[in-house]
Amino acid sequence: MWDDLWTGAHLATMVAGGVSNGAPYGAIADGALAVEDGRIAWIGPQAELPGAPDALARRVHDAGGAWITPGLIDCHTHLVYGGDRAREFELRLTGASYEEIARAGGGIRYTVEQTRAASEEQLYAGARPRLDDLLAEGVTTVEIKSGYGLTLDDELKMLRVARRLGETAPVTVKTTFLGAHAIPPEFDRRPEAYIDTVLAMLPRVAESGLADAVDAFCERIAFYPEQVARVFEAAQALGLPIKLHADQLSDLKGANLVARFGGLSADHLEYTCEDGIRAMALKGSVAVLLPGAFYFLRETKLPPVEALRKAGVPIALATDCNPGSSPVTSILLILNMGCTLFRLTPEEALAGITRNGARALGMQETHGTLEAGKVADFVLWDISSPAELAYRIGHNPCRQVVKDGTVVKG
Ligand code: DI6
Ligand code: FE
Repeated sequence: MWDDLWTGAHLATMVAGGVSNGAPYGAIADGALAVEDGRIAWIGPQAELPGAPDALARRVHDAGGAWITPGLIDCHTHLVYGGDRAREFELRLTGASYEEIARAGGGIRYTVEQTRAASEEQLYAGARPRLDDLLAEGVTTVEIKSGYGLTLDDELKMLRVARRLGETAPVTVKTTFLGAHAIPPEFDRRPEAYIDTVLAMLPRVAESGLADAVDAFCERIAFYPEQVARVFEAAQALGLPIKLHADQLSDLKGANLVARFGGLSADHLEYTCEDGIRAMALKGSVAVLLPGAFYFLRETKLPPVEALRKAGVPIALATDCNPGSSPVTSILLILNMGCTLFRLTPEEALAGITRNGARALGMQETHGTLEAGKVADFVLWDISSPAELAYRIGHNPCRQVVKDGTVVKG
């Protein structure tokens, strides 16, 4: 007897190529999905169930024609931080440049100051409402970076808060150490010395068990490829996978660097060029596109979506929720932006926050599609087609969320 059986649903399994000879979204109409011990035990057309529903499961749920997708995955966020940057937003809209704002103590350094001054309780209290926004729209897995502490104690403080969010909310949290996010004020104009400090942090971060991966900001206003490479070499020696904020504002060959280290993902990629894409394709690294930052910074250079498609690089989407460049806590808005701004198809966009979002976090074996054996994280939607999720703006059609087989919303 299965624990639960969901019947009367249309299933967007998001299996690449589709379970029913390549149907878009891997769709199974009039399907059923069984859950046992928090995992998907059976999935397929309801007509192919091996018996009457009541004889197969302890609890039978009639989905009443809802669509079911995998739980949504936001694979790139900076959810934990102190303060906000609304004043900077005002200044920028009155024409102040980034440089002027930075000189006035704004930008990342302002958030670093606020984050260092905040207690764990305060950081948790600030981040939890942002996480709840994501959960309300069907997110069941979220990646959360450090990167606003820039000292060992403050970076560990951020990572502890991220871990606590995963322990106290119905969500799987993957954490990423982003010590190489910016040069802190005490190391002004001394990037190499600060990178030495990050290298000294890494063994302590690794032994704390608080980080699942390592990231860096490879950009002229942050760290150059050779400095990032030093961090990546140390991360790999400690067995931590890597990902990178790459080629967001210029082509520093960040994508190539991720491929060189067999990294999980290269993120942003507005300025990435062909050889970086080819290198990523060879290593299976995921392209994580972040339309919220593109939109909020009024960027004009589009990421090379067509080249990524042609090279077969998996494309993921994420909110990049952070106070400076993407204060976004709606994954459904990101779906729409992925289509409207970056010209992804609705199916590619949904794959970007399910199957490919899971791959960007190294979770493709257990998450990201509706398949027997995978974790039973799924969402019921009041929609008439999966494309509606990317199509509508400002409406949340999420009816129910199931996390590890248990209904946690609706
Ligand atoms: N790229 C970005 O757009 C954000 N960080 C990064 O590496 C900006 C973060 C901030 O402005 O607070
Ligand atoms: Fe980011």
